[in-house]
Amino acid sequence: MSVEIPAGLTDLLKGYTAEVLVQRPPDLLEFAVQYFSSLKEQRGAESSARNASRSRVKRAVAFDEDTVPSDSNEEEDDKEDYFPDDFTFKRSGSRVLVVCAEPYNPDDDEDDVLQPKVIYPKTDQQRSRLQEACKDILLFKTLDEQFSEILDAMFEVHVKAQEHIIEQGDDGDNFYVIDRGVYDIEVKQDGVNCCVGKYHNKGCFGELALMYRTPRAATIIASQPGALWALDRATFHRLIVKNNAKKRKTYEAFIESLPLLECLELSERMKIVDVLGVKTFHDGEQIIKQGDEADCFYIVESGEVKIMIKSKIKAGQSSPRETEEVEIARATRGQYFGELALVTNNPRAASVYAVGETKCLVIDVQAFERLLGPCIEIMKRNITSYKEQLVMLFGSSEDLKH
Ligand code: 1OR
Ligand code: 1OR
Repeated sequence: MSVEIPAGLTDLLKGYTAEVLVQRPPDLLEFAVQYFSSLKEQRGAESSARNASRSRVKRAVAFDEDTVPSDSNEEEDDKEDYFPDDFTFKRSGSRVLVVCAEPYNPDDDEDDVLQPKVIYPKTDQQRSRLQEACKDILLFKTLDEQFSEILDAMFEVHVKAQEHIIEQGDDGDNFYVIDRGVYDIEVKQDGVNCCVGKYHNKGCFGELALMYRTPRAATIIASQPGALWALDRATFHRLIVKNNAKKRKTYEAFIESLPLLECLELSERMKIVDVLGVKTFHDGEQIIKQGDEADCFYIVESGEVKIMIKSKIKAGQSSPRETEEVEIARATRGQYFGELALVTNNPRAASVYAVGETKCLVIDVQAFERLLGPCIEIMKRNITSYKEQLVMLFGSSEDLKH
């Protein structure tokens, strides 16, 4: 006997399940009543909004015991003083959940048709820690106003030593930004877990399963007690994955034009676009410092950079050796830098400065290792030519200082 599943049932249950996993309410039944009531209200509102020929109506259902008064009519009237009349409120748990009912756009992913806008209230201290942790996250670098929505939606997670935050092969739930702690990246190779890298007190992980709806590609283990900021899958999808579509349109042609990436398939090049960040540097700003540990790779999108190396100058017999920076190369649109330390696992071999306002595409070390493997041979050939030039310029690498 075949059973026909009514259209919409799967999505309805998926939405509810996702929200339960995110919110972990103590009473599933009570939560279901609230969830489906707000969904129904919202649909009603949408159709009346359509009937009233309003093109883009924002309707919200907010849940928060602390910040939102109860449902009495009097209070309902009060609220109308503060909120537009297409906002309604319901009581629920301890965070604010705003269900944002933008009109359905067929281009939208199914997950985003009814997308809860989540707000976790934070203390000033938490907010400033969160901002500090997120300031160098490349995935957030191409966002505009969505960035503050992301900060609102992130919640703090404390982890114990040896805790597995992500297990390879699992479905994706959250994306994580590191507040503090050291985290091992393990990947199964021939059935054995191998440590392929570490995060030290900064960075982020867990984006791949959410971007591509694939099982988790690695296991992430806290090697000491730590803290993370988590962003739920649905919000990640609504804000980051949607932004990636824009990023692909913006950078596709440029990325396609780079000789370094010719050895990659188109889909691999697009994956680079998905994870890259864009940074703008002002004239004279230092982008890389010689001797630092490396965490990123750069491609110049516009402007120019100069590469400077410290050489030891033999001063008079009585004075100690001093160092002076010498310009050794420049890179302009389409050229890359910052690969040497990543390929050789050494500290940065030179300092790099912006010449005029300069925009660079930035790729972090994990994405570099994951996605640029096939291009490393080309980079190595260039590195060999650096060495030849170096010998011509300085005679010996002994005359350089890290
Ligand atoms: P995810 O959602 O798949 C595991 O969950 C996360 O580990 C993944 O997203 C990345 O954010 C992070 N290969 C795959 N995932 C990695 C890697 C990685 N490094 C970090 N993650 N490689 C290591 C590169 C240093 C390649 C291993 C062959
Ligand atoms: P990095 O990760 O070491 C500094 O950070 C970057 O400057 C380096 O990667 C390279 O991208 C670049 N010639 C051209 N570019 C160089 C050179 C170089 N050294 C570093 N970078 N050299 C030849 C000098 C005539 C010096 C080779 C050591």
